[in-house]
Amino acid sequence: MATSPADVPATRADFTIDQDWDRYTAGEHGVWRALFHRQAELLKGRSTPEFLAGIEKLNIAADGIPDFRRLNDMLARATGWRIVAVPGLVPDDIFFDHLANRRFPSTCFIRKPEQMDYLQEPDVFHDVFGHVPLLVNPVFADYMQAYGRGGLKALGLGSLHRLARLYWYTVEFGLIRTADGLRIYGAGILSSKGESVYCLDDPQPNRIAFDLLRIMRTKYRIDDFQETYFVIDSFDQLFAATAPDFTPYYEELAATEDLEPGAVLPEDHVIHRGIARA
Ligand code: HBI
Ligand code: FE
Repeated sequence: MATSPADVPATRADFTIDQDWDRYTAGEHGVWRALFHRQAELLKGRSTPEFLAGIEKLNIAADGIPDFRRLNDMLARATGWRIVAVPGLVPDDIFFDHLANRRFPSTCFIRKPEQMDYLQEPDVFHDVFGHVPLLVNPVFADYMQAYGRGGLKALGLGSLHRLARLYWYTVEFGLIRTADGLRIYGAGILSSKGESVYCLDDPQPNRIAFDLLRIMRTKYRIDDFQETYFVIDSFDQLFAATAPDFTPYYEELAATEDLEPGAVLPEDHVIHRGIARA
C-alpha cells in the first residue's frame, strides 16, 4: 500500500521522529519475539562475545520491541551513545551527522510476519538487535563516531562511496577473528537468519583479512549474500584504521580500478578462498 504524505510521520530537520512505544500492537511485539528467539538460538557460537555482552548489558530481550527511552538510559551511561528514531534511511549528511554526535538513527517500524526471512531496508530488529548492542563496547563506539566524522569529510571530498563500502564490509557484514575461530559482528549478518550460517559455514564466499584500501575499492551486493567477507583481528584494529586523514587514500584510490565483490588479488591475505559463483 503506497504511503501517502499523510501517512509518513512528520520528521524534523534531522529526520528524527518519536518512537511512540505505546503504539506497538501485540502482533508487532510478537514478530520481534519470533525474530529474537530465532537469532539468539542461531547465533550461539557464531556471534562475537562483545555482541552478547551488549545484549545482556542493555537487557535487550525476547519480551518485545525495546523502548528507546529505557535503552538510552543504559546506553548513555555505557558509552554516551543514544538511539534516535527515524522513519527509514535518511540522507547521508544527516546520517553521518548523527553518528558524529553519538546518536544512532534507528528505524522503529517492524517487518511484517511474511518478511521474517528477508527485508531490503532496515527495520527496528535490524537496527536495535543488529547494531545497538555493539555500541556498548567502548572501542566500537569510538569507531562509529570516527566513522560519522569521516563520512562528513568524505562527503566534502566526493568520496562517500568509499566510506559506504567501509561501513558495508565492517559495521554491516564484518567478521572478527577470535581464539575460538571466526565470529560475526556485522549487524546485517546478526539480524539475518540465512547469512548468519552462510558467512561462516558455506565454502562459497571469500574470507579475506581486513585491509582498508582493499575494502574501499571493493563493490558490494545489496540483493544477495556477500561474495566476500573481510575479517578484523580486533575492534582496536578497526578504530586505528580510521585514525589517519583519509584524503591521501582517496587520491590513491582515484588511480585504481574498483573491484568486483568476488575478486581475489594476489596480495590479499586470504583466510578462505571461495568458490566462484556461476
Ligand atoms: N540511514 N537510517 C539510516 N540507516 C543507515 O544505515 C543509513 C542511512 N542513510 C545512509 C546510509 N546508511 C549509507 O548511505 C551510509 O552508510 C553511507
Ligand atoms: Fe544497518
